[in-house]
Amino acid sequence: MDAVTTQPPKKTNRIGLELATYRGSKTTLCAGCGHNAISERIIDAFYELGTDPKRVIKLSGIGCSSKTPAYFLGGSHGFNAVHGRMPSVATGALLANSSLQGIGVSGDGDTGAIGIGQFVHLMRRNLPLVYIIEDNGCYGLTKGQFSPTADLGSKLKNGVVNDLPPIDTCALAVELGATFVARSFSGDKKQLLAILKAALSHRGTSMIDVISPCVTFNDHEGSTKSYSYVKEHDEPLGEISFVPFFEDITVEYDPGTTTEVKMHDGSRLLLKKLGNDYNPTDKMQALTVLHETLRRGEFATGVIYVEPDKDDFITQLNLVDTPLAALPMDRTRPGKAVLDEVMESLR
Ligand SMILES: Cc1ncc(C[n+]2csc(CCOP(=O)(O)OP(=O)(O)O)c2C)c(N)n1
Ligand code: SF4
Ligand SMILES: [Mg+2]
Repeated sequence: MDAVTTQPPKKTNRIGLELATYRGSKTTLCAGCGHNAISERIIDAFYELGTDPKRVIKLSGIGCSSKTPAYFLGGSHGFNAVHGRMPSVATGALLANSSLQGIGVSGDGDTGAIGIGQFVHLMRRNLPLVYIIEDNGCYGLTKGQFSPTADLGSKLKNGVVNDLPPIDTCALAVELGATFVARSFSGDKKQLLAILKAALSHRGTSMIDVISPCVTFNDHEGSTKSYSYVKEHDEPLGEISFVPFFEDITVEYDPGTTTEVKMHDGSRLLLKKLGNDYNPTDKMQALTVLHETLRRGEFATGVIYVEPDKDDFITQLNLVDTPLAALPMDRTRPGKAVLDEVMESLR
């Protein structure tokens, strides 16, 4: 008789899915591109949170960064929009179906140049969407020209020096009213994963600027978005831990050493202080730290600002609980009597 070999059970998450279910197609980006590492962390975050991929919509614009939704959550909904126009497509999709969880991936060019107008209005609305900027300071897809997040004095490979000041997307987002603003580095697995999980648990717009080196066009001496420059100039605001609502973990810490932020779904974001006394719910402190680090040529990383209880756009609009996409026709458009009444009122 053949020996019976028993396979060890496959590891699954709290909804019984394997990590592989959260993957997408094989990446076509350059080996070593920071954007690939971000896709990996997005896969880990959704797996660890136990989100049903069928309840997720992935959105993007145009660029190497905007190609990445093809490389994670292969079973989710997706829409690759026009350059810089992802925010309006995301707004339409999430208003039509508020039961979906939205994740948008953009680039520093897609957001900071052609899409800046759409970005500005997205930040002030608090649409429930995780909005990631994969920030390499250049237009990777079109061969590495400076983007609006390139730092003053940063050098292209051919020696051309950037003589314009950068747009700090985090400062802009805080100023405009975004309710979760973070900055991280594609090479910092632990910090980025904790930030992503917190962002996905936030009710409102979560804007995450992830410095993500372009190994082909912007990873040389003189670039301020290279792996070596970012590693040397990273100024973490605190050590981040995330406790999801479904894990009943008691965390011991000395009073005064850790700030705890309760997220809307009951998850907890713990920020252990690193010498500095940073409070991520203080908007003025957030803006000060961003201005000061930019002036020193450094990157403040971590959760920069969080406002967990502000109404999101769906609540502000007072939408019915049933997603609009699931409403029967007679509840989505006014009947003849109502239209007659409107016409009469305009006479
Ligand atoms: C309307 C329009 N204008 C210009 C372009 C050319 N274009 C494609 S991607 C891109 C910039 C991409 O930069 P970024 O968003 O930073 O993405 P990365 O490739 O660096 O990840 C540009 C200018 C385009 N596709 N469509
Ligand atoms: S060109 Fe740059 S941004 Fe695009 S895939 Fe290659 S390394 Fe990444
Ligand atoms: Mg770019």
